Amino acid sequence: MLYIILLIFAQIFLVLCDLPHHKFEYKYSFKGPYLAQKDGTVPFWEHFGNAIASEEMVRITPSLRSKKGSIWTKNKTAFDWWQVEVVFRVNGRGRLGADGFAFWYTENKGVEGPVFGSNDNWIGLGVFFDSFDNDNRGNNPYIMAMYNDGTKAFDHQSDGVAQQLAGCQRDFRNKPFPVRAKIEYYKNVLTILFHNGNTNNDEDFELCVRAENIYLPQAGYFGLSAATGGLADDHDALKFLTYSLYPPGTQPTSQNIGDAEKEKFSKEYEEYKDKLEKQKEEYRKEHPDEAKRKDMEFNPDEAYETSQQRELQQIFQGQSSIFEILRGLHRKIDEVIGRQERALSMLSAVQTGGVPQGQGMPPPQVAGGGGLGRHEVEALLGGQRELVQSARDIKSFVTDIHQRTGTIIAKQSDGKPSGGTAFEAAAHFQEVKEALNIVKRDLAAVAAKSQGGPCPVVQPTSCLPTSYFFIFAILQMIVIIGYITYQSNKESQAKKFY
Ligand SMILES: [Ca+2]
Ligand SMILES: [Ca+2]
Repeated sequence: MLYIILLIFAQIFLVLCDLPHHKFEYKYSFKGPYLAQKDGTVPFWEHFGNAIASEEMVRITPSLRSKKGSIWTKNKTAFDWWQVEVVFRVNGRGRLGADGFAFWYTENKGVEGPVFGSNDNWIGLGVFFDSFDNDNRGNNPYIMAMYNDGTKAFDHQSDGVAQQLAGCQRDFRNKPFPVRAKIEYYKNVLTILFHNGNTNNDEDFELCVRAENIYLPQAGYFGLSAATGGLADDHDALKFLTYSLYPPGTQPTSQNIGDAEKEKFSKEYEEYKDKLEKQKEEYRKEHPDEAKRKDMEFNPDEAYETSQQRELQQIFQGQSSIFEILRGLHRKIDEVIGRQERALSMLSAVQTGGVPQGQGMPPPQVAGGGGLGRHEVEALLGGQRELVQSARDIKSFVTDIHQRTGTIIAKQSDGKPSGGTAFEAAAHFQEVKEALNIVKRDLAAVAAKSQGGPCPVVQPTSCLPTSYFFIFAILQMIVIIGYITYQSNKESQAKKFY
C-alpha cells in the first residue's frame, strides 16, 4: 500500500519536474489594446486579403460572401517547442456559417488559396475550425489538426475526415465570450485544448487533440486565415499569444539587456503610452461623432447592443400603433352601441304608443354595421303607423256600432209591449203554431167525417152546423192576419238594425 502511494507521488513529482518553462514571444504575438498601429499594420505581422487590423482585434474576414484573409508572422520561429493561445470569435447572423478559420505553423508563409483562405500543399501544421458541413454528416462545426508534407490538398468534400491527425466536434460560433484554442507542440507531441467561450473562466479548457510523434518543421511561420462562402461569418482574432517552451534546465538563463537598459525601455514605454492616451483624448474631443462611430466599429459588443435596442424600439413603435388602432376601434364600437341603444329605445317607445307619429320627428339613426338596418327600422315604423291607424279605425267603428245598438235598444223599449226579445217572439210563434195545429186537426176531423159517409141518419142533429163552421173560419183569418203583421214588423226592425 505504502509502495503504491510512494509510486504515485514519484510520478507526480516527475511530471511536475518535466513541466516546460514558458517564455512569452512578443515578436510572434498580438493582442489589444493598440493591436494595430495608426497605419493599420500590426507590429511583427503582415496581413493579406480582406483582413483588417484594428486596435482591439484582427478581423480576418468580415461577414460578407466569398471573402478571404490571412495574417502571418514576419519572421520564422527561433525555438524548438512552443505553445500558442488564440483567442477568437466566429460570429454570424445565420444558424449556419461558413467556411471557417485556420491556424497555421508552416515552413513558408501561406498565400491566398482554397484552404480556409490559404493555400494547399503546405508543409507543416494546419488546425482548422470548420464551420460548414460539406459532407452532410451533421458533425460541424468541427475542430481538426492536419499535417501536410507539401503533397496534399485539403479535401473539402469530406471535410478532411480522412486527412486529420485528430479532431473534435465543438461549436465555436456565436458564443457569449471569445473562444480560445491552446495549441502546444512540445517534444513532438501535439496537444490542442479548446475553451468553448460559454464562460470567461480560464480553467474551462478541454482536450480536443493529442497526437504523438509529430515532426513539424524546425522553424516556421505562424499564421491565421479565414474564408467565407455563400454563407458568411465574422472571423475575428482578438489575441495571438506565443510562448516558447523549454524543458526544465534548458531555458535561456542570461539576460541580454542590463538592468539600466531595461529601466530605460520601460520608461520609454510609459512615455509612449501617456502620449498615445493624450492623443486619443484630443482626437475624441475634436471629432466626437467620428470617435463614437469608430468605437462602435471596433467594439462589436456595443454595435450588437445598438441593433438590439433598435429592434426593441421597432417593437415598441409597432405596439404603440396597434394600441392606437385598438383605441380607435373601441371608440367606434362605443358609438355604434350608443346609436343602437337610442334606436331601440325609440322603437320601444313607439310600441307602447308613447311617441306621437308624424312630422318633425327625426327618423332614428342606426349605423349600417349594427343589428338593424335603417330601411328595416323605417319599415317597422311604417308598420306601426299602419297598425295604429287600423286600431283607430276599428275603435271608431266599434263606437259607431255601440251608438247604433243603443238607439235600437231604446227604440225597442219605446215600441211594442209584446216584448222585444226574440225568445218572446218565438214563444208567441209557438203558441200560434199550436193553435193552427188544433184548427188543422179539427178541420181534418171534420173532413174525415164528411168523407166517411153520410151523416148519421139516426142523429141528424150531430152533423156540423153551418154557423159553427163560419165562426172557425173567421177566427182562423184573424190569427193569420195577426201573424203576418207581426212578422212584417219584425222584419222592418231587423232591417233598421243592419
Ligand atoms: Ca467544411
Ligand atoms: Ca462534416
